[in-house]
Amino acid sequence: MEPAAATSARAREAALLGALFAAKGQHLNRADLARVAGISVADLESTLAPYLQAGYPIEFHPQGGIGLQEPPDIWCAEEILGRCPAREGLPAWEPLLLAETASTNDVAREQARKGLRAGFVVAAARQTRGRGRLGRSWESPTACGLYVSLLLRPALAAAEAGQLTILSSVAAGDAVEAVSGLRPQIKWPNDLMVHGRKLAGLLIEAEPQGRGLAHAVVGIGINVRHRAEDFSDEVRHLATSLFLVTGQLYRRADVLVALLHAFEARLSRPFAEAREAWAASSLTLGQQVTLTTVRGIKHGQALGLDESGALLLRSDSGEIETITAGDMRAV
Ligand code: BT5
Repeated sequence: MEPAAATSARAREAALLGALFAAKGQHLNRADLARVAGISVADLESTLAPYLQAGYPIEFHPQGGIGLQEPPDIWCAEEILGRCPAREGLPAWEPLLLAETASTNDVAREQARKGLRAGFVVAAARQTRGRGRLGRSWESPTACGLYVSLLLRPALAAAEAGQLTILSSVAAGDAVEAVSGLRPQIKWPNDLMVHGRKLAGLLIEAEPQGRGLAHAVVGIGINVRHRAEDFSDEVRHLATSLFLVTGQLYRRADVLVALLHAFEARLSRPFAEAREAWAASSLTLGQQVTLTTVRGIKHGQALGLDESGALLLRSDSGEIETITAGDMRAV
């Protein structure tokens, strides 16, 4: 194990939790664990005590090591930080976990405008005004889903912002697969579907600056623990959750960690790979579709994506159009 450059109390505690999670229930030697966090063996128990109290099942073997059993659905920023340590060339994640907020996208946008760096991640246990696109709402009941926004500052031209939608939907699909084994299908532009129902949605809000982007807020809602009655009557027949599909109650923190790892992997690879993965999971590619766009309703065959991440549609007259935003329905 590498000795971490754990400077603040938060970083030291994150390093401890990170090591305990990585050990997957195995007990770790106290001297090794203390070294990881840059603290003395004598301080280990008192440093971990608040996490034990918060509900992390940490076991202190009197003569031996320290281990962590599978925790309940609780989270803390130190857990996320410890399990998603900074990687070279990628934004260092800076998690903020809230009990409640109106919309995590609003929190991230506010921080972005104040100049916060890429890597800020805000998640909430509940949103009171979770947003979808075009003024639609995103149902965000307490502790059922992962409601999270990532602040990125991608080196993309404003015209390429669509790439971020593609990359993010693929990353969200990767995270769902890593946690549950399910590979959702992607419905252009921003829905993750399982068995024809919506499991997750993305709301990407990029702020242009000159020809580039000042920042982009990637908002992701993934239905994790919802039972049917957690959805409203309007949404219940359209939506699903990981619990409803698999019967398993996953930890929201595990989904968040998988999501950040998926973003790390996708952001460090060429966009063409994300585009291929997108095509492989696309629900609508090659199909006849109807699109509602700001320029009216369009019919045609969904052909694929261009370099910028926009959808290529072959209209009935044979003409190929590039569509950057809209709602799609298969016909
Ligand atoms: C979306 O919009 O799918 C984008 C959802 C993004 C939500 C995240 S949560 C974190 C961040 N903070 C926010 O405030 N938002 C983001 P759209 O394609 O417009 O779909 C919205 C439609 O999906 C609604 O009109 C409903 O029909 C349906 N819907 C609402 N809540 C849902 C849910 N929890 N699961 C599945 N479908 C839902």
